[in-house]
Amino acid sequence: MPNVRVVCAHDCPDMCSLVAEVEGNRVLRIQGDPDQPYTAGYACAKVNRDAELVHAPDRLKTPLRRTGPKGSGRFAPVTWDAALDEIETRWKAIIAEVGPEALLGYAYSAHQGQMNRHIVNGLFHALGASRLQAGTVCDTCCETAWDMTVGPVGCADPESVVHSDLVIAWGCDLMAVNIHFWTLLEKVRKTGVKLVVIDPRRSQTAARADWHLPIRIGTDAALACGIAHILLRDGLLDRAYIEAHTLGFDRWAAEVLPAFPPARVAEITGLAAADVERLAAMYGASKRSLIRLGEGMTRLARGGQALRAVATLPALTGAYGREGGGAVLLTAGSMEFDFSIVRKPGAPSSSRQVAHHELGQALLELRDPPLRALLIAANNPAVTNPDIDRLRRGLAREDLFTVVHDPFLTDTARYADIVLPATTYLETEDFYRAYGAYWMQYAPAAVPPQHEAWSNFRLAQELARRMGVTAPVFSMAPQEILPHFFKGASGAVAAIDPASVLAGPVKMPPPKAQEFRTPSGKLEIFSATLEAQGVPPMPTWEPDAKEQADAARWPLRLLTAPGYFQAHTAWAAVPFLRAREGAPAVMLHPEEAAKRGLADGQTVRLVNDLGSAGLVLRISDEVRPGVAFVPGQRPDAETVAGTVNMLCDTRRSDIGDGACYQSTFLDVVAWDAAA
Ligand SMILES: Nc1nc2c(c(=O)[nH]1)N[C@H]1C(S)=C(S)[C@@H](COP(=O)(O)OP(=O)(O)OC[C@H]3O[C@@H](n4cnc5c(=O)[nH]c(N)nc54)[C@H](O)[C@@H]3O)O[C@H]1N2
Ligand SMILES: Nc1nc2c(c(=O)[nH]1)N[C@H]1C(S)=C(S)[C@@H](COP(=O)(O)OP(=O)(O)OC[C@H]3O[C@@H](n4cnc5c(=O)[nH]c(N)nc54)[C@H](O)[C@@H]3O)O[C@H]1N2
Ligand code: SF4
Ligand SMILES: [Mo]
Repeated sequence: MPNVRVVCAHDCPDMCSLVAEVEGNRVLRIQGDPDQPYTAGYACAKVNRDAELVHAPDRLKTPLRRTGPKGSGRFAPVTWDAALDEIETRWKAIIAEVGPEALLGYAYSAHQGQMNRHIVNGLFHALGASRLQAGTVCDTCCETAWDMTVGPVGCADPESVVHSDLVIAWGCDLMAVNIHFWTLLEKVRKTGVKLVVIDPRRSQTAARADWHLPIRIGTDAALACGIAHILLRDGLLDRAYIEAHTLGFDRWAAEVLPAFPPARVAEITGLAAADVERLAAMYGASKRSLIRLGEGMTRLARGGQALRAVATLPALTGAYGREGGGAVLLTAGSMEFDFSIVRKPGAPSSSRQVAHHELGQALLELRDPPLRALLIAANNPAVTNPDIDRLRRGLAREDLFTVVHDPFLTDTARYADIVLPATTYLETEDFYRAYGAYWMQYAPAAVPPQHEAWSNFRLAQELARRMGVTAPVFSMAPQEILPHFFKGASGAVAAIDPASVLAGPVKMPPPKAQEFRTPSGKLEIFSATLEAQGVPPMPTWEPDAKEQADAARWPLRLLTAPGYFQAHTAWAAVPFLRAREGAPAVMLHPEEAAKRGLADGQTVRLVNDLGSAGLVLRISDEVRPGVAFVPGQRPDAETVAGTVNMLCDTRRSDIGDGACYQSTFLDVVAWDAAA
């Protein structure tokens, strides 16, 4: 049986190299590639089941055309030619009537190959359509906050953890989202290196840590400022490093840090003052401490401040300057490829932007011109976006022409006029570079497209041809595009021969010390850019007025986090993984359940001013009182009713316009008591 060397294209920082065991048109088995050291020969529990995902019986087999009301899921099969003819005719008519800005291309990250991920939005760029500000549901808050502090540059190499003397998983559940980092960390811990986890819940990572600090949601900036306060008070700072590599420390020390003595930090964070002291002492005593920053703590109203405050700490001890020290967040900024050929092909694009998480508003409220046509690919916003009721009202507009491209008939696809069957990554060819490691690789398809599925790449090229878009990328083969990524590259990747990535995994030489690419060339504790935007220019914690008002009305705060056996809805079609993840649930502390007379396993209603959803109750002291924890986002067919995101609004985070899922307040009541 031939083995095909491929790359995992799921949205995950590890970006494993894989070996697909294939027979004819079928994938029999997926395994981690033993020749890629970070993958180290194993895939995660989800991808071990990807043969079942590719060959799931409910894969879409043909294009579909709507026959019932939007949302009803009633469709009839049509040919690709008929579907594409209709799309071409409708788009051309809309462009002729009101111009290309009435079109929105809304493609996201479910395929992490650089071509398949970006070419669909590239087509809309070339058409001059309205532009998606992609990723505001995910990482734009943490990424922008990092850029404002460290600069648009990658972080420490996760594999450098072998040199660390202390590791802090700060708001990151490594067991769920970074399993290969976890494996390396386990080796390091055998040598006595300690793992501290700062997370509102006792995640699987927290349960295995040397020390878990169950911080109150949204208070990380206060804890980080408190640590800085103690480092300053106790003379634990690396003064020479601060002098050489940071901007604004003295002002921060004079104007902000005095407000964060341990007693106040304890009050804000819900941690003991003695624990804040102990953490600061540990951090101050370490030379090569590594913080694995999570994104979860940035998906709330003041998430940007949290990230800035925590990302400042490794500068205070000089850890940023030492191998094994610093912070791990996103590596991509240091892998300076030139992806413009797929991302920005051809004509200058429109400047009209739609934030990813504000699709509902855009569909209902945009004028001059209103959105008339929408293409959604590799994304299931009808479940994963916030403010789902409004979004679904937008998708239900009779005068909106919606195309959805996906391997499955998702909750989003149910609102489409035309549904197009997509391949999975194992049926595509592409170039990959990780966003959480320094590896890259080219991968062929393991098997041909299943049924009548088309890749994102093929779809974008065919639509471009039909729409008269002539940019070269739309008629090039993937292997012809590849050299362009390297030709315009800068930094360390510019020295890599594109031919080498065709042969197998290649690692870019990772940075040995943190580089700063801010306007000052230093870590900007003080950011003039933020000051000009009216954002506090130095990291600080302040209560948020809207959160306070909502907290006064609703007794619980929502905590959301990645599922262990599901990532958003990407593996919803695999029964084994659905069963392992369990029924879609909300978790309450025993005290909160008792207060409401609720029992484990009963169906409950999550409710607030915006909406409600039905889930199963799990009672556990994994979470603190005052918290309603909902792991993952699950499709309608799996929940009692709706999705948790019916309760989340579309406000924007302080930095980077990110979604604020965790600035949601609610109550949980017995299922039949409300309605
Ligand atoms: N409450 C709450 N909501 C959240 C979050 C949270 O923390 N809490 N997290 C947010 C985050 S970080 C993210 S990134 C988003 C993720 O949200 P989504 O991007 O909506 O993620 P998925 O549900 O995995 O949907 C991906 C879809 O792409 C399809 N797909 C897979 N491969 C391909 C392909 O090659 N081509 C095409 N065309 N389709 C493909 C899959 O079948 C699936 O339907 O959710 C956000 N939503
Ligand atoms: N298994 C699995 N893997 C995934 C995903 C998945 O859903 N499931 N999603 C993929 C995607 S799209 C992304 S973006 C990445 C990253 O996925 P992210 O959603 O960014 O995951 P984490 O970085 O682990 O952040 C979540 C952790 O932060 C904690 N947290 C929440 N609020 C706070 C807070 O206020 N303070 C602190 N200190 N902690 C907080 C949560 O309890 C949780 O343990 O993972 C990818 N990989
Ligand atoms: S750990 Fe991440 S990159 Fe590796 S196989 Fe699983 S989803 Fe893919
Ligand atoms: Mo994400």
